[in-house]
Amino acid sequence: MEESEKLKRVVDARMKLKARFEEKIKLTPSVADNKPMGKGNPNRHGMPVLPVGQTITKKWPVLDLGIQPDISLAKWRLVLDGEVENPIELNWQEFMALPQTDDVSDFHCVTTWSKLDISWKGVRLLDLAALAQPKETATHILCYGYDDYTTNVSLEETLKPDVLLVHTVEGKPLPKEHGGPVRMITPQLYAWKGSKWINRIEFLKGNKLGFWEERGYSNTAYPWRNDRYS
Ligand SMILES: Nc1nc2c(c(=O)[nH]1)N[C@H]1C(S)=C(S)[C@@H](COP(=O)(O)O)O[C@H]1N2
Ligand SMILES: [Mo]
Repeated sequence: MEESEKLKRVVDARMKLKARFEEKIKLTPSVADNKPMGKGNPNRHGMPVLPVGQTITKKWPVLDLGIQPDISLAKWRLVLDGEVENPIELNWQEFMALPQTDDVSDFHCVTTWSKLDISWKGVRLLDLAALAQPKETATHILCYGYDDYTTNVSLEETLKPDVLLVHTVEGKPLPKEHGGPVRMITPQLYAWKGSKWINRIEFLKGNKLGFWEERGYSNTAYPWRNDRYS
């Protein structure tokens, strides 16, 4: 299949799901409220194990735009630029020399599956941001994958301690189909906010929409508020 045809199918399927959910969400307005989230497990906030509309999967589905780029460790680079005092470009060795964080967190896909208690290892985005030094005027980031995927996240969500750029899952190198060598994870947001095959993080003055956000997905993407589409 042509790559453009694959992409069209992915987008069409997603837009159908979006239409279905928009109808459902109208029937349950209370789940989209702004109640403060209490204490609890790191990304469960003391709430039930699953956000509304989700079901548990033991398998780990693969979602992409029809392309899985092949990035060798020698070629891989990570750029942090835009609204920062100190733009940086890291190679694999430099990235691996940064402080490493282990964490266990959940993974909620907007297409309704959730995978719980995944064990990750990687570098905190907070630690990377500390190197690049976002300016006072920075409010969001736009992440770019090697497959030309983009997604935007607000700075306050970006800097939460469980937001990692991971290279290891369950003690093994992150497989290519899940975004290896390095992907981002956003346990407190729907998983589309975590770019696979991550290559660049642009700090922004104001917001810019990413691939799915341009197609009507939420800017904020809080699973616990059923905040799927905007
Ligand atoms: N670069 C890139 N990142 C991406 C995607 C993608 O297509 N390209 N899909 C997103 C979506 S919709 C989800 S749910 C997760 C899926 O990750 P997985 O394939 O490892 O389950 O990656 C997100 N990050
Ligand atoms: Mo997703």
